[in-house]
Amino acid sequence: MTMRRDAAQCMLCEALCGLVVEHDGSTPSKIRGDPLDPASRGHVCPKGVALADLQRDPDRLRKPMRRVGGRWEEIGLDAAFDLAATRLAEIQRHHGRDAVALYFGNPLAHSYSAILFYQQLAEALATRNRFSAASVDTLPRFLVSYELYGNQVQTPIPDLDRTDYFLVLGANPVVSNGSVMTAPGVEERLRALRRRGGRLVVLDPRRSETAEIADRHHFLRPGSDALFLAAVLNVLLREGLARPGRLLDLVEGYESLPGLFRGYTPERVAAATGIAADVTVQIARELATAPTSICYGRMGTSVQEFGTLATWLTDLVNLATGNLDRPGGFMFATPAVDLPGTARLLGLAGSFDRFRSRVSGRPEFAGDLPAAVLAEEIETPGHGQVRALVVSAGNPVLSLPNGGRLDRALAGLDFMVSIDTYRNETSRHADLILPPSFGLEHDQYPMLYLGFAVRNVAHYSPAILERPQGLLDDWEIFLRLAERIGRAKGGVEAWKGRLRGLVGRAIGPRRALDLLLRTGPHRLSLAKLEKAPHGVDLGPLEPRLAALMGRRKVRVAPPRFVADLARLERRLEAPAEDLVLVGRRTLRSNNSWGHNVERLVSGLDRCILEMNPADAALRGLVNGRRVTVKSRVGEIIVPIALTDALMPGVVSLPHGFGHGRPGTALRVANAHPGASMNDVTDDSRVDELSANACFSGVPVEVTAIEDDEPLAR
Ligand SMILES: Nc1nc2c(c(=O)[nH]1)N[C@H]1C(S)=C(S)[C@@H](COP(=O)(O)OP(=O)(O)OC[C@H]3O[C@@H](n4cnc5c(=O)[nH]c(N)nc54)[C@H](O)[C@@H]3O)O[C@H]1N2
Ligand SMILES: Nc1nc2c(c(=O)[nH]1)N[C@H]1C(S)=C(S)[C@@H](COP(=O)(O)OP(=O)(O)OC[C@H]3O[C@@H](n4cnc5c(=O)[nH]c(N)nc54)[C@H](O)[C@@H]3O)O[C@H]1N2
Ligand code: SF4
Ligand SMILES: [Mo]
Repeated sequence: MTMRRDAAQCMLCEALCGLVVEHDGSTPSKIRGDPLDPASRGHVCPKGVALADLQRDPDRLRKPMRRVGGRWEEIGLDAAFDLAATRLAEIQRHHGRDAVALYFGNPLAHSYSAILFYQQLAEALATRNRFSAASVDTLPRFLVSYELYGNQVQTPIPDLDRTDYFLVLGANPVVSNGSVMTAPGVEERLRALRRRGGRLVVLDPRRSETAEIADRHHFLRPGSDALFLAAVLNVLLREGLARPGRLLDLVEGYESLPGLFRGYTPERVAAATGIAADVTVQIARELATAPTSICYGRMGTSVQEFGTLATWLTDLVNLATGNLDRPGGFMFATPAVDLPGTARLLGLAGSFDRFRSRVSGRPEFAGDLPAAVLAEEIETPGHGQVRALVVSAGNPVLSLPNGGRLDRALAGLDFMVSIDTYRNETSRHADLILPPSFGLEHDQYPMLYLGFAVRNVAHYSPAILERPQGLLDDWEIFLRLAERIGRAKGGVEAWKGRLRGLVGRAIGPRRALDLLLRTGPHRLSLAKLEKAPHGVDLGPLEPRLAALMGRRKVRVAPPRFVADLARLERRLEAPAEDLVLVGRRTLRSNNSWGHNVERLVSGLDRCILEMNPADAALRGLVNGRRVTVKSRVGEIIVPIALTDALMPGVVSLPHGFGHGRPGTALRVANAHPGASMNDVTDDSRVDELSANACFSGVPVEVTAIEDDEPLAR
């Protein structure tokens, strides 16, 4: 076959790098960065290159599989849909709608067609037990956006390329390539910031790879960001450095801030944060006096006890310094598809606490319950108990807190479907696995992440590889499943299902996207984007808060957030734990599913616990040996590396490992299993306000394994 070369874009992380793919129509032979992509300008990371291997991975499922006892056998597509629909409808008939749960995993957030059509499946099942990876990730960000700006996806983005001062709390973009900040080649952008005389300051309990290229790094105790930011606000307000200027006309409740933060002096929070009072004062002054500045937080400020407060306070700091919605500050993108408008159209603009989870009473957000309660909802008998589960593009056994508990709970389900490319730690429990087309086999328009881009861009990539015979795209699977579930339920539901199918197929994702582009702020169309395979630059971010808000005001001090300050106050009195665990990412990992290709796992073991030498000395631990990490919920064994990059009292471990479980079909990953961090994270620890998972600051004990040999590697 002749070789072809096509432009595409990477869907593995939020950076959305442009790719040049050499392929023969069905198999890619080589992938490199696309120098003509206006946003990524040739940047690519090892994962983007390895997409070729993922695409042709022999372990990838290419036929629907059914589990019969302990054996897996192929099943035809039609029979698979029938089986799924009949069993799900039957379980809902006998046990009520909520007996079926749904889980929506991270990769789907990259797919516009999956986002647009998932709603069909959700409506066909109409269960309250809807979960997604958002509640182990960005839920506080979405909740803050909803409460302040009235829409969960109306989210400020760092105007990275024009800022003079970038304060980063709990994010490691040099490794993660950026999150809720689409900025391909972010390391180069950070270096450029410093070259033009700007400053990069990082607050993190680990001297991260981002901290290594920063002007300054300060250790901050896990979970104390809200206290630190409250003290920054305290300084800004008390020293007359708060100058929101024109923003005052757009907000309500600003006058309440001095009273709320009067008590949080830098001196008072210093012991809890680990940041000396004069450093806090200095950072506050720098944020206020730099020509432009940004205060930005991500995973570290989100997946912790005060995730919502910390995220809220980052917005307040940017508001107080006048940098919200200003060039060089924290701005709202103008993507080609109007995200807030589309979210409203899909009924996904946000809602909070309309109902609660059955067992521990955790609040709904935007129709989803927090994923930390999934296991208890499966385990706890009674009306509404979850007896069946549909997982789409997720691996909750490795990605949810106390994944070990979920692993055991899944074995007790009456029925489970996984829509996934692999038989992994989660889908091994399924009765049926429906594999979708993958990656370059379907078109891409990363609608959500383009709304988080540091410069406005639009990029549509058609499918460039033929999809393996018989495989459907995720959106088609959702639609077909929705239709069949309707049919299996009968009566009105059957008619609704047919209508859904007819309308859904008639419109289809491409036509829907075209419409969204045409009605969007740049009046583009799919045809225009198809003529620009490398993507279209739509210019720098522009102030638009006034236009976005219309007649509404930004609610600076939502009552629920204010009320949660009482909990923060108690944190000041709480005794410090001896040792707490935090997470990190490694360059060649991709949550739980980057480990099945040789080029991403070869070389040194990466599932290693990092610890400060002083903590090791106290416990008699030796570099390179294996140790036991024990928490309230479980224990794991991992090798230890001693490094002063870790703050004393804190240990760090990457997540997404813990392969090698029976019944999985992951040859490469299983040969490099590592241990799952989430076998020790605790599902009872959540941000009490949003119920987002709390991976940071888990109290642990680390002990030596007697007579352990040093590791050969
Ligand atoms: N290579 C790679 N890239 C990825 C991914 C991957 O798995 N691998 N995953 C992607 C996904 S899904 C996401 S959401 C993004 C996330 O991207 P980022 O938000 O950049 O997340 P992390 O790299 O986990 O960095 C979190 C940092 O927070 C620090 N931290 C932990 N607890 C606290 C705390 O309480 N306070 C503060 N201030 N810091 C704390 C950690 O030490 C770590 O340095 O990355 C994406 N990119
Ligand atoms: N301890 C700890 N836990 C964490 C985190 C942490 O920092 N620390 N990070 C959290 C974060 S930020 C996230 S986003 C979550 C991720 O959590 P999840 O979304 O639950 O899990 P992933 O590891 O992303 O697994 C994605 C699954 O989708 C499959 N897949 C890949 N592409 C496709 C596709 O196109 N279609 C379909 N149908 N399937 C596909 C993969 O095979 C894999 O099984 O993990 C969270 N868990
Ligand atoms: S940085 Fe992200 S988008 Fe770019 S090549 Fe790597 S994984 Fe893909
Ligand atoms: Mo994530």
